[in-house]
Amino acid sequence: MTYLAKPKLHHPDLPRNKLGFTHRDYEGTVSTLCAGCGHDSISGAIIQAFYELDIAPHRVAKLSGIGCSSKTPTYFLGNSHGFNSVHGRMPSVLTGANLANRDLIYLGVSGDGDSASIGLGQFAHSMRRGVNMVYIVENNGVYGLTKGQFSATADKGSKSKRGAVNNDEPIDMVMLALQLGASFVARSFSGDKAQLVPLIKAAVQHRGAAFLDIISPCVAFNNHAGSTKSYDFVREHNEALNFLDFMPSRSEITTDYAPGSVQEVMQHDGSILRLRKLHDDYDPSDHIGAMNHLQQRQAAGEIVTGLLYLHSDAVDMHTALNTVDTPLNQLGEKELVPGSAALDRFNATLR
Ligand SMILES: Cc1ncc(C[n+]2csc(CCOP(=O)(O)OP(=O)(O)O)c2C)c(N)n1
Ligand code: SF4
Ligand SMILES: [Mg+2]
Repeated sequence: MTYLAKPKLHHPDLPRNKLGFTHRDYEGTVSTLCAGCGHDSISGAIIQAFYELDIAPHRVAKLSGIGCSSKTPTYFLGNSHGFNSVHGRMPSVLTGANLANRDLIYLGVSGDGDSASIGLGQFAHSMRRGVNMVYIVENNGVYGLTKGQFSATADKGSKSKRGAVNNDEPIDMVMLALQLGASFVARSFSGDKAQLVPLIKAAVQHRGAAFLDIISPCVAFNNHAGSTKSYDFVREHNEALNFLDFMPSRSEITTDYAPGSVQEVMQHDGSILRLRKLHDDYDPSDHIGAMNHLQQRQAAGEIVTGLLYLHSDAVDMHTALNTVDTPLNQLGEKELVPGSAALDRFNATLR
């Protein structure tokens, strides 16, 4: 229960990260979600990723919309900035916050209802603008919070708990993100922490719009036979393309892999992504190839997971807008009111 505070006391020998924080410093309040909900596993993966990245919680801003998924920021990063917005409006609130203060790390958490229905337009524009953020959709194919209606990501032909068949075509958030210009696109499964944690870490270190579609079964309304978002269905149809190892710097690389099976990508901050390829012919830097592969495998009934696309030199919104390095919310009167001579000079450029 959210009103039940977690005990503040913990074992003095709990492991600490480089900043001296324990795992507990990255947790939130006790979850009120149903026991076994995929969303709680994603919260656990987020906690682990930020702990392992040695990021101070006050540097993170977590934003969400409305839904069981959008409630989850209460259950992780309790010492970070947080804003629970209106249904489907997280992307514009996040974009505004990012414009005002570029120094924070932005984590948007949403659901398939929140992002693929009411918030579809907002989702689309945040992707095409290259907002520097990690955008997570906790995708269960239903509106969990309002008791299990089909969402727009439910597969055609899949069945509700009471047997109703979904006749509508699904929206594939990954295909949309690719088409709209997201520069980091991945799909994962809440039940696969080994794949999920490094993907979240790499997305946090990416500069640009990083999108993660995470299949996250709803045990209350969409975990039955006939659902394509159940634990059993996803485990049986999961086709992982690659596994990611995330290293904050080159000096951290300790494991060697057989040549040919590994692809290394350096990010703008010097961190290294090591992709252990499971499909030799899949190249995550090939934008059109990624879209083709996804459509082919989807037609064959597979759920393709892993790092699907990466443009490591992407241009983010601030670079495209040529904003100043100092966060706008820290500019003083001197910078914001430069005087009439500067205004005259600027007006002259427009004549
Ligand atoms: C403007 C508005 N319309 C409708 C609702 C009702 N509503 C609340 S949550 C929700 C859907 C949530 O689904 P999803 O984003 O998939 O989250 P989940 O609960 O499945 O994690 C809806 C329709 C609302 N809160 N606000
Ligand atoms: S209703 Fe579904 S999505 Fe919501 S907490 Fe329960 S299992 Fe999770
Ligand atoms: Mg949902």
